Amino acid sequence: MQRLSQGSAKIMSVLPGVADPPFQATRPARFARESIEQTVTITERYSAKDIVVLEGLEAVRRRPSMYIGSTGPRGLHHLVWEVVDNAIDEAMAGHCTLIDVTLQKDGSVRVSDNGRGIPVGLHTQTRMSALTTVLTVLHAGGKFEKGSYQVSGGLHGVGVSVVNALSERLDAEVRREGRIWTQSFEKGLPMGKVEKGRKVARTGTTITFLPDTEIFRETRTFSRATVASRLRELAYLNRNLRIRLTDGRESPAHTESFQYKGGIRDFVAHLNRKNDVVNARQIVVEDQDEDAEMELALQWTTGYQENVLSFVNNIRTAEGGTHEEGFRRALTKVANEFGRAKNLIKERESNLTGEDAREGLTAVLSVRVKNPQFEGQTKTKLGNTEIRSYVEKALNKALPEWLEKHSPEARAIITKALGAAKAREAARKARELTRRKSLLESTSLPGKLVDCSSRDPSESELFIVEGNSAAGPAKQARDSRIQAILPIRGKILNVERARLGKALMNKEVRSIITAVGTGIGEEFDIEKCRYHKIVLLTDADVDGSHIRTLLLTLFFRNMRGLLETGYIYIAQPPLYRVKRGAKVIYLKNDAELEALRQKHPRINPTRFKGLGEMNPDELWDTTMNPGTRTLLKVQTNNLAAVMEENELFRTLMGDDVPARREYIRTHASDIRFLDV
Ligand code: 0RA
Repeated sequence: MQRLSQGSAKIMSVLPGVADPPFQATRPARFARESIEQTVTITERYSAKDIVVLEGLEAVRRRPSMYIGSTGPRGLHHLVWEVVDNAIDEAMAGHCTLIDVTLQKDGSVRVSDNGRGIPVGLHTQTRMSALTTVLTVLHAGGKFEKGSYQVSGGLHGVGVSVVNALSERLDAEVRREGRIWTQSFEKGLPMGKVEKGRKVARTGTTITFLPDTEIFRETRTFSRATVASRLRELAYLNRNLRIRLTDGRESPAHTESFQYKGGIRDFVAHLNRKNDVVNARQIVVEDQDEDAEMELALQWTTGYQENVLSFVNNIRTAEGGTHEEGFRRALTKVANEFGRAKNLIKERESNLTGEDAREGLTAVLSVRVKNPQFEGQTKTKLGNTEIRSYVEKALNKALPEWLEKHSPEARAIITKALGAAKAREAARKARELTRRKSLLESTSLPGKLVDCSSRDPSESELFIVEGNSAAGPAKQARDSRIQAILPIRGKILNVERARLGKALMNKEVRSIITAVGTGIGEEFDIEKCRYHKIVLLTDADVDGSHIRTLLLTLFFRNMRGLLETGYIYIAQPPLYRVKRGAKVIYLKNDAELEALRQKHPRINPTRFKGLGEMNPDELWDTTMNPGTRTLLKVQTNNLAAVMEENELFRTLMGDDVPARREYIRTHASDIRFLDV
C-alpha cells in the first residue's frame, strides 16, 4: 500500500508558525493556558473556540494513568509505543526507512529513526525551540490537519511530552539541517537549551528515556518478548520498513531485525506457518480512496478456528468495529454469490452463514482512516460508519475478481465453507438433543460439582480439579462456604482441533460450561458467571500442564470474557516436601529445590507425584487457603501478547503434533508466558 502523507500532524497543529520553513501548520493554533509555567509562555490571546485542552506536564505526573492507562507493566511499555509511533508516523509519511530500538543496561530505552528529525527552529508562539515544544507541551488530540492518518487510537497518540514527563531523564538528539542538536530533560523539564553540535549529513531523531521510579513503582523492567512482538507487528503492517530491536541488557547484546517485503501477506503466512492451508495463493486486496485506505490478506487453513486480526492506523482493533463488519458482510455475500453462480451451492441448499465462510480463516485487515473514532470498553473498536461501506464496497468488487481469476483456490474455499455448513447443521441437531436432556441449562448443575454455599459470585471460587484422587482431598480441605470443587477426568477434548459442536458433545466440557454459568460463544454473558475466581488445579507435571492448556484453550476460544475480565487463575501446588526436624517446607519447582540444596546439601525431599498424594491439610495450607496460597492470574489483555498467544495456542493445539509435544516438554513447568 502506498503510504499517504501523514506527517506529524498532531504535533504540527500545536506548533503553528515555527520559523522552520517546511514546518507549517494549516490550521489555527489551539492552546490552553496551563502548560508548565517554567518553560512555556503563551504570548497571544486565543478565542475560546480555538482552545483545546493542553495540560501541563505536572498534570501528567499527577495522574499518569489518564495518559498511559496504568503505571504497571502495560503503562511502562506504553512509553516505548509512544516514541515508536512517532517514528512510524515519519515512515508512513515516506521519510523514514529504519527504526532502531535498544533496551539498555541502565534501564533506559533508546529509539532512533532516520526520519526528517524533529524541527529545531524557533516556535513563535511558545518562544522556544520547536524541539523543546514537542517535548514539553502536552496536546490533547482533537481535530487536526486534514489529509493525515494520525495515530490517535485508545491511549496511543498522547505525545512524546508524556513520555518526557514520566521519565527521570530524557535525551533528545536530532539530526537536521546538517547538524546534530541535543537537549536533555529531567521529569519533563529542560536541563538547558538546545545545543548545536557537529556537522552531520543525514537526518533523524534519537530519543533516550529512563522511566521515573517515582511513577513506575511496580516495575521498570521492559519485556523483550512484548516489545519484539509489537515491533514485529508494526513491521508487518508497514511493508519494507526495517525495525531493529537490540537487548543490550544481555552480553553479548541480542539483536533481532524485522523487515517484510510482503507486508500483511507475510503476516498471514507467518500466522499459518504451522497449518495446512486451503488456498496456497493468498487473497490480497489493496484499495485506497480519498479518505481511507485498506489492505486485506486472506488464507484458509484446513482447521476450524477463525483468526481475524484487524488494525486501524497500525493499532490492533481487538473489539473489531465497522471495518470488520464491512469485511464480513462482503465475504459472506461474495461467497454465496460465487458459490451459486458456479453451482457449488445447490439450489435446494441454504445459504452459507458468515461463520461457515470464515471457518479456518486467517485474515489480516489493515485500514488507515483519517479521523478514527475508537469506541468500546478498551477503545479498540472502530466506530466510523463510513468505513463499513467503504470496505464492503471495495471488497464486493475485488473479491469476485480474484475468485474468477483463481478458480482452483476459489472452489477449494467454497467447498471448505460447505463442509462447515454441514457440520453446523449436524451440531445443531446434536445440540437440540442435549438441550432436551437440559444438560446445558443453568438450572441443572453438573452432578459432579460440589458447590459452595455462598451465592455471591464475587466471593465464590471454583476449583477445577484434575482427576478423582485429587478431588477427594480438595473436597475435604475446602472452605465450603466460598469454595466449590469440580472434578474433571483425564484429558478434556481439544477444542482447538474440534468444531464447537463436537466440543459441546464432550461431557467434561459441558460440565465446566454449566458450572461456570456464563454460556459460550455469542450467548456468553459475564454477568451470569457464578464464580469470580475460577482456579485451575492440576498436577505439576507434563500431563497437568497439558490439561491446563486444554482448559485455557477452551476459555480462550469460547469464553474469552473470563480471561479478559481476569477471572481465571492457576493454582500453584508444590512439587516437593522437605522435612527438617519439626519444620516442613514445600517447594514449587526444581529451581527452589536446588536453591535449598545449596544451603542444606543433606535434605531428603519427597516428590509429590500428584495432587492426590497430598493430605487435605497440606493441600489447604499450600494451595487453597486464601491467606497463604499463591495464585497466578491469567489474562489476555495485552494486545501484542494476544497475538503471540494465538500462535502459542496454535503451536500447542494445531495440527503439528511433534511441535506440540516438543513445546509441552520444554515448557511443562513454565507458565509465565500466560501471565501478561
Ligand atoms: C514534528 C514535526 C515533524 C516531525 C516530527 C515532529 C518528528 C517527531 C519524532 C519523534 C520521533 N521521531 C520523530 N521524527 C519526527 C515534521 C518535520 C518536517 O516537516 O520536516
